[in-house]
Amino acid sequence: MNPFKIALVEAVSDLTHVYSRTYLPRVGLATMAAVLHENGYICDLWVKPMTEAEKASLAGYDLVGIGSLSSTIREAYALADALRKKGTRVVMGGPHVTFLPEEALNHCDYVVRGEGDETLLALVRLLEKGRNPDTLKGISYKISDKAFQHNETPDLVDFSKIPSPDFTRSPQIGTHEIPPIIITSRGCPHDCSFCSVTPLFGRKYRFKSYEQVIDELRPVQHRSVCFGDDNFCARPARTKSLLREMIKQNAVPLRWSGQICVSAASDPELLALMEETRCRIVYVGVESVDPATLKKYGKAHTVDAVKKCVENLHKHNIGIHGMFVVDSKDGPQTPKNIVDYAIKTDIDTIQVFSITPFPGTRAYIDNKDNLLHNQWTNYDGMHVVVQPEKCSAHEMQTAIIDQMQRFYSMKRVLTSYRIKRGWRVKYRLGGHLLLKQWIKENADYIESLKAYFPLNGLAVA
Ligand code: B12
Ligand code: SF4
Repeated sequence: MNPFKIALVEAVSDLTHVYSRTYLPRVGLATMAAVLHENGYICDLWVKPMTEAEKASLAGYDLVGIGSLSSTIREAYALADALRKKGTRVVMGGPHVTFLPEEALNHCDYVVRGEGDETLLALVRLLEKGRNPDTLKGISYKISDKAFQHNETPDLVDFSKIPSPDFTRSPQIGTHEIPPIIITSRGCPHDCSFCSVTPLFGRKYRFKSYEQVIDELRPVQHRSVCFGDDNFCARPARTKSLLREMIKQNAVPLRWSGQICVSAASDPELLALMEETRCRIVYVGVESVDPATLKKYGKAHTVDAVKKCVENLHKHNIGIHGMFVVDSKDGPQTPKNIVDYAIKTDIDTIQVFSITPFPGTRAYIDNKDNLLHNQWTNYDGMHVVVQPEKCSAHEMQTAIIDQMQRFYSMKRVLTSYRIKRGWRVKYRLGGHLLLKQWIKENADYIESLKAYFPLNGLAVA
């Protein structure tokens, strides 16, 4: 083993968000840990909240890599600042810093923009030899107090050659607790305006081999598995072959979930295979019930197709979590229209997010002059962070909360049982409780929105 020691840490926030009760780390750090190990480096992985003693132990590494989202960047910067004070070198990567490297470089030594699988290994090799990454593609760093070097963007990696994420490299995770998240593809052929996937990973839809997916499935096959692909069925022929291969090789998990697009649910053969392989619920980017907003987001489906999608999924005993985004051009009636539609079509669970302009997205460019603030902690979809055009931010936030409360009312929890979808009761109850907790935790934020009011479409604080 090489004596150069690396730690990779995922910044974790303890604030409530839609998925706070789902423990599923992103797989980027575990994948880079696997690459580093294959190349002879010691690399420890921290993807759960850390104790103060564990955080202090990071100062003993030659390089600490920190991963984050926009909503966890505050925690990431705090950790980076503390480590650099002790003289530890810090590199950051992930969807937020890729698009705001200069912000991040106030807290760390290097930013890896885009995919880190190969770039981090190359950076480690240079640092170990005491060399600068001045020609290494994908790296940004400071050359003086105010000047930055942004090296050329690298080509996308050959995803079929990237090793499987290795969570066993973590002192926090036992072999029996490997997170049951498997990513079979990278990138998405679509390009929705609010999504950072295409800017980060490109439109080229890249795959792992069936063998690699099945090897990853084996240790977690007895559990409920999440296919963490951005879009598990963007190429239905490939998904069908994968599901057939899982059946053939007796690698069907206890049950599974994944993200799919509306159009995938119009393929009867695919639906039958999903049912046979015990798909329990799919996360579908419905986004809007207004054709103009769907067009603006860049979605290819129609509102009518959504109704058919729900019916088809239910016929195959597959549940649907409908994901909606209220745009800044929408009015305060929009959340009600969404919930009316979700109730009418019998969508099992929903999330109604407010447009959140993540750095790197078209939505960021479109809304950057109408941002209420850039407290990134609140960029999690739940908080209104853009000035709506037709009402005040407070009115929109309240409309979203009221409608979510209507969807997740106790009455609707208690009447939600369906044969083969009995889990709905538990999931909706979870939604009800989470919402209650979120409202309590965010009372000050909601109140603070009263300071902004619409004036010719501009936010005034
Ligand atoms: C599965 C998933 C989830 C799962 C679980 C993962 C999790 N805890 O976040 C669930 C459903 C829980 C979830 C929830 C949320 N998610 Co999510 N999620 C994903 C998804 C689809 C895959 C994640 C993944 O494993 N990717 C694959 C790996 C390889 O990518 P990666 O971890 O980013 O790592 C690569 C690079 O980014 C880079 N890198 C990353 N970190 C580092 C660190 C270093 C040191 C280096 C060198 C490089 C590096 O190199 C890696 C290898 O190439 C992504 C989209 C995507 N494709 O990434 C969205 C995504 C990460 N989620 C996103 C968001 C916004 C959320 C939520 C806030 C709410 C929401 N809108 O759904 C919540 C909050 C979660 C939280 N606070 O923990 C956004 C983040 C955008 C942003 N700027 O913050 C993404 C990008 C999707 C999007 N809409 O744009 N999510
Ligand atoms: S929202 Fe979904 S379909 Fe649209 S670009 Fe992102 S991953 Fe692809």
